[in-house]
Amino acid sequence: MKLLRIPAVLISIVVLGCSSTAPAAVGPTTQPTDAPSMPTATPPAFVVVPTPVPTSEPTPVPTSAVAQMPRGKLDPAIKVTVYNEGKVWPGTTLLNDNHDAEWPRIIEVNMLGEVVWEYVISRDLWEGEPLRSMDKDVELLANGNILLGLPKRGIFEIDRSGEVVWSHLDEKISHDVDRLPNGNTLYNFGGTDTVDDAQAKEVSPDGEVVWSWHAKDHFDREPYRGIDDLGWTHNNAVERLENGNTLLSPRNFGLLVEVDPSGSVVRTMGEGLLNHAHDPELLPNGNILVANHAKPHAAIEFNPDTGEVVWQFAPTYKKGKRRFIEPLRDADRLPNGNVLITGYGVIYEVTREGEIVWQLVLTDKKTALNGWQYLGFYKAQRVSANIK
Ligand SMILES: [Ca+2]
Ligand SMILES: [Ca+2]
Ligand SMILES: [Ca+2]
Repeated sequence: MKLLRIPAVLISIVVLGCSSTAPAAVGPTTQPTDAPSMPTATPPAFVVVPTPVPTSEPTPVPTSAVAQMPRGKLDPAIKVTVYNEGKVWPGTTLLNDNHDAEWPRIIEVNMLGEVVWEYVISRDLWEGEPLRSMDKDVELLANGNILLGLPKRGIFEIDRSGEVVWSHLDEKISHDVDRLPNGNTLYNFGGTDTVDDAQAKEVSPDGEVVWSWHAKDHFDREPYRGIDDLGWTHNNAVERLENGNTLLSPRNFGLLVEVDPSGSVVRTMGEGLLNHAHDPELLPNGNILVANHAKPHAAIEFNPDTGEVVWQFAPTYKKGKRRFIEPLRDADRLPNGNVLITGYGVIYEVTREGEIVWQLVLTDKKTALNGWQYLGFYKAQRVSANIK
């Protein structure tokens, strides 16, 4: 997901990220997920591969953001356990919190972990009981509303009071919805897709499907034919690129695919590297940032032409805690080069050097782990502080 609010005035110049002098490897140490207090300096605990060429000029960090932070209420179900004020990209974080599967919610938290906005997803949107599935999507729109994708149900735009101001019902939806600059909405289907389904559709504000893409037109052949792992492709992301093409993530195929507006495959990427990839984004330098379910799970930046991994962050965990970290399902590059990474019960902000500078954890492990094991966090979006 992209950042929507850009700081009006950047107050100080603190250059972070994109270092060409990053260490080749750091650690190993254990990385606590429930440290007792914050801010906490957490030792690096991951493998870092340096980026050989700086990608782009990092955007300076507005350090006055903290004083202007919106305030909310602490919530016993979540806690910020790491907060390095001088190194984060400040703002709020918008996420779907599924830990209570009966009452899944969308929350926006500040850097202290205070909930500044909460929306418990109305059961009316499901016409009854909520679907016990984590693959909801949420994004903040330019008009301040929230776009919500509910699997097997549809897309809902709600205002901050929770009123539905627009919707598009479609049972064939999962994982990802994106509002496009032209006002249309691009959405994904792959939760339980069959060979006859469209894996991506674009719908206009008046509900007309104006574009769709069928994997069967290109991949109904060996070695893809007959795959069945929670669907044929289990496509889990759609992204409209600046060149008008669309990036898709057919998870079960172990690759990413870019298609042009006619639907033709322009290129495939990540073969041999990707394992259940989630939420890819194309970076300005042409590389791809994606959450990858290798062993261990990692957020990786790779060169799509060569397959070379140029950066990665693979969180470590104490014995028996893996289930609380993995799977990683989202990795967003922030303007200062940091990366926001969403795991099952923890969200990290890490620097280019691999230092964890912000960490949000689920404290309510009992509720989370009593449910289906994959009902934790799913994706998160950092909303930049609007510095005056
Ligand atoms: Ca989305
Ligand atoms: Ca997307
Ligand atoms: Ca993302």
